[in-house]
Amino acid sequence: MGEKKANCCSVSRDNHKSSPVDLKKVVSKAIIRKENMILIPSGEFLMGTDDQIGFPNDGEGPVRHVKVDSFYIDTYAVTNEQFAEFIRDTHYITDAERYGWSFVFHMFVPEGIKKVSKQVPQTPWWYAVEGAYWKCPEGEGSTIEARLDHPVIHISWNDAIAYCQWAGKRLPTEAEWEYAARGGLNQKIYPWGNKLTYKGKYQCNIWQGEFPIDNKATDGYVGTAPVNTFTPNGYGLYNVSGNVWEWCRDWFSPTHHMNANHINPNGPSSGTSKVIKGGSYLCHKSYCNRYRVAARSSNTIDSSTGNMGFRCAADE
Ligand SMILES: [Cu+2]
Repeated sequence: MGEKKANCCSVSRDNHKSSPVDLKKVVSKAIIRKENMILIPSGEFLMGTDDQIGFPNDGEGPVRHVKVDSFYIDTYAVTNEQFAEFIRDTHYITDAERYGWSFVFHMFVPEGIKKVSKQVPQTPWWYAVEGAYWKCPEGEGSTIEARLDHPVIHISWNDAIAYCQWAGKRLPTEAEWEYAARGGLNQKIYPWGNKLTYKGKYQCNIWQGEFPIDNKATDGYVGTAPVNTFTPNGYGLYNVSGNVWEWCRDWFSPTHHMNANHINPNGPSSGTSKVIKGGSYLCHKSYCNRYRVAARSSNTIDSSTGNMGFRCAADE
């Protein structure tokens, strides 16, 4: 794990043993449903940031003019309920199930399970919990019953694209994601403007208090929040900032965009990890100020954690 990974947000599997997902086995539904999707008009925007509060090593800058064709994007992150429908239909097995474990944040790991779970040395707030997957987010005995309208978590990039294929959709490119997340605003820090709170109220689900031990939950949530929490951005998208990281289609590179085409960019042709955007309920300014709309991180395609989910896009 390099320095880039030593943040609150992303933690990766180090033993890659799963074979690539066989997408031929995932049959697409006949009807592509565009309900709860928003048509984002084609246009040009300023992508990235040169702001010093950012993480230059993540490749947030330089700011560049990017053109994007119109596309649809989900209003909300994919929920547990939606993912359950996909599983009922396809009997798809997620990466977390194939490995038999997934990464869970320490505060959600029961003491008994902590004793028998591996901690991640550089980021000891992450435990590799046996039996943790989307349906049992904290391992054996946990359920999503009270969280059907929360974003599905413990979803790898492989899992996300399998869902997309079933739904007749696709993942957004990073440029599409950021264009949609900015909600029509120009170079603002957050999807709603430059101030984190509005009239003292939080606009997103992130960490308050001292990371990683004391989450004051001033925003109302310690873990995930329902996907329709808080005010949507100018395009009507909910929770693009905070709550869960969202997978994008592109391979990650901190430098590729510096010399790339800026019309419908879709990232490098290969790589070792995929872009994630938006930050999560674990992000905190002191530690990992990645809930800004220009922020970016990445993870390997078979990694899954309790703070990574996704939303789908589709061609117009
Ligand atoms: Cu973070």
